Amino acid sequence: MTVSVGIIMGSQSDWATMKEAALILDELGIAYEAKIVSAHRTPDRLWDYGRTAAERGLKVIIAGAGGAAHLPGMMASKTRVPVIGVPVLTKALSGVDSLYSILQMPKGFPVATMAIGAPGAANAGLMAAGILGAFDAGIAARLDAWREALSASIPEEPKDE
Ligand code: RP5
Repeated sequence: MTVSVGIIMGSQSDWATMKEAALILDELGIAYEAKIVSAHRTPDRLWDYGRTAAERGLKVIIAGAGGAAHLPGMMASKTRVPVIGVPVLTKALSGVDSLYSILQMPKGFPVATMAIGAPGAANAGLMAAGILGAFDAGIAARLDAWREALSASIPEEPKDE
């Protein structure tokens, strides 16, 4: 299966969050790779990844980072492949630092920014599936089924817990 999604993150410590995106892609049968690529600690790795992303066949990049979260924006500056940004929850500022770092891109280099933390990572996987599904009927059908199953799992009435 061709790898069409790249999941990148600034640190090993981000994997617990970014794994949520990977789990969604697993459920939907979408091939991905997962790499540690840090804007600050491994800038040459970041540059090489962005320079070769399109020619390697990546269609979407999911990039997660926390704190001074420059990875998604720097990646968007280096490749035309759409970048979905995931702000990782931080202890000091509850991920608001990550969110603002990723969200406020200048005109010309967009990053599709998700919610802070694990829900944002899961939604990044679903967003990637939606993008790929526009060109792949199989992915579109599996995403539709996933969404229908989620809706069907929601009870109509609350109960005491
Ligand atoms: C960022 O710094 C990473 O994305 C991570 O969220 C944060 C902390 O990294 P570690 O100190 O845990 O490696 O670059």
